[in-house]
Amino acid sequence: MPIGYDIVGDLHGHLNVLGQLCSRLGYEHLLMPPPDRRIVFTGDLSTRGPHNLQSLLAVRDAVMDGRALAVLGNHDDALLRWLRKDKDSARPKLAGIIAEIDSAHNPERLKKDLKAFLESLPLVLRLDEDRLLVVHGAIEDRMVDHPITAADRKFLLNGDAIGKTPEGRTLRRDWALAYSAAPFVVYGHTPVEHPAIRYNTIDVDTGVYVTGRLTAFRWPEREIVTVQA
Ligand SMILES: [Mn+2]
Repeated sequence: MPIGYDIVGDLHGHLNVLGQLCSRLGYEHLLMPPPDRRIVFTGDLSTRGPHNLQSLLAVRDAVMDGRALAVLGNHDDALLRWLRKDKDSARPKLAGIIAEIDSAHNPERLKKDLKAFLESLPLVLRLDEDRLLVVHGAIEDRMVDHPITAADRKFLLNGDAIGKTPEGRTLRRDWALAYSAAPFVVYGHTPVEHPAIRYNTIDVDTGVYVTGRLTAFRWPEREIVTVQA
C-alpha cells in the first residue's frame, strides 16, 4: 500500500488549530490519519502556544503508534537541552512549557519521557524512497546523500543565519536558492505568508503563534491546505 504524507508546519503548542487542520484533511479524529497516510511534523512542537505540553504528548503518542512522524526543531532541541540540565539552556522562550511540566502530576517521570521522545526525533526524515525529505530549518545538497555530521546539525535546525537586523531579528540566507538535489524538501522554521513550491522545496510554517494559520502539504498530491484559527 503506497503511503501518503500530510506534512504540518511548526505547531508551537497550538493543538486546537491542529484539530481544525486534521478535520480539513478528512481525519476522523485529531492525529488520526487514514491507514494509508501519515501525519508528519516539521518540528517546534511546543513553546509559544496555549497547549505546549498537550501538543508534545499528543504528537508523541501518535509517533509511538506509527500514525505520525516528526523531525527535531530548534525549540525542541532547546527543550531537550533543558531536560538534560545543560546550563544556560532555560531560555525565555521555554518559560511556558517549563511551567507546564513543573505543574504536572509527576514532573520527574514526565521529564524522562519527554527527553526520550525528543532524543528519538531525527534531524532529517527521508520518505517515499528518498523522493521526499522533511527538515526543520534548511538543508544543503551535500547533506542529502551523506551522513549528517555534528557540524550540519546547527544548519538543519536553524537555517543559514547570516546576522541580525537592527531590530534584533535573525537574518537568514535563502538556502532553497542554492538547493539542487533530487529529493523534494518540506521544511518550516521561517514563517511565510503564503506557502508555495520554490526550487523543489516548500516552507510550510505559517507562523501559527502570530497568525493563527497552520498549514499542511500533502504528498504526493502536492496540495497545500491551510486553516485559520
Ligand atoms: Mn524553529
